[in-house]
Amino acid sequence: MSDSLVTVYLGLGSNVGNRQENLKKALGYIEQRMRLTAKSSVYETEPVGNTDQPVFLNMVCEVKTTLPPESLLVLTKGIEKKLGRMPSHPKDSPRTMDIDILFYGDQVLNNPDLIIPHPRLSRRAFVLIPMNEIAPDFIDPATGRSISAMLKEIQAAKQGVLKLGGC
Ligand code: PH2
Ligand code: MG
Ligand code: MG
Repeated sequence: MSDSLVTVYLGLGSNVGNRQENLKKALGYIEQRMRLTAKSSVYETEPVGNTDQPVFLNMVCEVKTTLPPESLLVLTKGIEKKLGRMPSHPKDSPRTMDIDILFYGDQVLNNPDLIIPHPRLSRRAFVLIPMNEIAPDFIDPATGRSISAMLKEIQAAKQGVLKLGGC
């Protein structure tokens, strides 16, 4: 059995309640179970997809973990629940906390309940801008493209992502 540390990138988002506090608490829970090795600034971002909802705070963090992807998913869902996340009806509705597994080392996973890398990250400035702060040269194992290269391709979508500060 291998228990080597894997570098994982998580995307955090909140648009309900005290958003900054929600991010802080999520990071606290994450640190209880994994080594937090980098975190981006916090950004205020216009909602993408369902635009009829409050603005988000988003950030990306880097963690090292021995947890396999499915266990990591259970952990992140548990943290969302602890922070008061309600089941989304409809999908894409406001939430106190959303934690998405963006990358899990160089693994590519296509399970029904877990797709890694995150399938929509290459179009999302609210993911690429913070991730570019902490890992611009990280290569997406599914496409071979770096974070900085993907970010350059979505210039127009950068509007609506405003850097705030640390967390
Ligand atoms: N998350 C979504 C849908 N739209 N928009 C922003 N700005 N930030 C998010 O985290 C976000 C979103 C689904 O998870
Ligand atoms: Mg999400
Ligand atoms: Mg999610």
